[in-house]
Amino acid sequence: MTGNMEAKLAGLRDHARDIRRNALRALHAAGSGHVGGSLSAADLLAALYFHHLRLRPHEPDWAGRDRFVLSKGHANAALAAVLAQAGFFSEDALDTFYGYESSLGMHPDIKVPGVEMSTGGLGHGLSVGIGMALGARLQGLDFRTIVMVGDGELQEGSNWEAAMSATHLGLAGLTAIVDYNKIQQSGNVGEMLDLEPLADKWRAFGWAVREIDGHDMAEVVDALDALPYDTRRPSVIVAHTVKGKGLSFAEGTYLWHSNMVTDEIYAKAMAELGESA
Ligand SMILES: Cc1ncc(C[n+]2csc(CCOP(=O)(O)OP(=O)(O)O)c2C)c(N)n1
Repeated sequence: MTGNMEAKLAGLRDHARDIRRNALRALHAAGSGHVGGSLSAADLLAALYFHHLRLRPHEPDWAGRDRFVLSKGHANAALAAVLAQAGFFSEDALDTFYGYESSLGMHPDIKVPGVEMSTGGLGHGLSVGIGMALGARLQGLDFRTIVMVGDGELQEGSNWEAAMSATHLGLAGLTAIVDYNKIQQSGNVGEMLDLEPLADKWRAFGWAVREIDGHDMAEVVDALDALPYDTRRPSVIVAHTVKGKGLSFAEGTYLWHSNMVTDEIYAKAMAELGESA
């Protein structure tokens, strides 16, 4: 690997750490919220927003922008963090997260600059992403559409209807990223309603598949750089992740899907996540 690439990856890892810190800052302001799924997605979001997506934070409605949909909308603390860090709005807004008069709620709201779809009710993002990718084709635009889904979310049948349709429509401009942290709201995905063999399921639905470690920044960047994996059908990145990644007390347990973020927890989290850049 070249020195340039090493520096690039180190920078992205710094952004990911800041996403984790800022997500916790937002959830601390709220008093509680979705810690686990925000932290599992942080490395993927850092690579998307600071490496892959073509965006203009000061012109959020630019027609040529890539579209990113956080279908697992309960992880909005991480989305709000990365949007603030990318310059869509001030990081100070994170201190109002979930406040009565704040534009930042527990789930993404399309009125917020940089948010492409109001999400939170699981199972809708992929279908809307299909509409966006189809829109690009019909308008002759070359923007890409990326939808992040949760693994628990994939238990909803609507995702598989969308998966069939995207292949039928030959939407090479559409990519799904599965944040495959193996834990849903109240237990392990494998015990509650197993998705395995997940990569083969996507293949069977006609998608071009890559499986990666969603916390290995080199693998994440490589997987994004290689898109689309086929010019005639949609792509999916099955990203193996750890729920609660980065906090010793939150990793790998459904108890931190959503929980209180007290002053004490916040102090502990900041100590574990280290200094911000
Ligand atoms: C349609 C719908 N049903 C239930 C919920 C409540 N809910 C919020 S998060 C969640 C679990 C999601 O699990 P997963 O997709 O694995 O998310 P992650 O682990 O990435 O946080 C549930 C059931 C919801 N938001 N929408």
